[in-house]
Amino acid sequence: MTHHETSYQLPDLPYDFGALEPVISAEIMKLHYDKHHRAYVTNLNAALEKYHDAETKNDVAQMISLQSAIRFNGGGHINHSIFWTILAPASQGGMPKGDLLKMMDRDFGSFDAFKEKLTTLSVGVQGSGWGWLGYNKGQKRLEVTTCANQDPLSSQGLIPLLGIDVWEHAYYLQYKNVRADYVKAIWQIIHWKAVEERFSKAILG
Ligand code: MN3
Repeated sequence: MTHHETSYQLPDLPYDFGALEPVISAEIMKLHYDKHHRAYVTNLNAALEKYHDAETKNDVAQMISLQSAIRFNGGGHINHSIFWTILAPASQGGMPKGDLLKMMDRDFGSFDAFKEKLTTLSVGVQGSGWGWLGYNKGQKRLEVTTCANQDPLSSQGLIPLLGIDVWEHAYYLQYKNVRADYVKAIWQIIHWKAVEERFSKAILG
């Protein structure tokens, strides 16, 4: 199989599989990163390979039939690549500071109100999906929302700052069916410095 220069790669995980314990077990992290994320990357590259072939053959029907695989696996790759970086061991946690905190206060009332809102939305996702904090560049404001399946937040016109994966594969081995306990616990391991850096880039870029 030939590889285009644009082939996507599984990014390095910035910590050990056990680094997020006890909030997320090493077993979940290993499966989530090494099986699930890897599969999105493999399937994205395979779909793009077929897409390029279809393009050279001017086979637009085949190109259209590949779009859902590209959306799903491409979204999965984008979302998980963000997810690993906005998590960190609890010792690096805390809460946001500076301009991000100020904008949270303005747009949600307080940091706690923001947390509660994103928790409620994430727990309430029907089926598989993500809860997100995003930046609305046109209106220069923060928004919280959800995406179904692996749809990337950019499909709602927002710049992703912080995503919570609420697919069962993200928590079931540890939290069973109680998604709410997983979402409440994940706040202990949010890497606010990384979220602040994403916010700084979003408001400037
Ligand atoms: Mn996942």
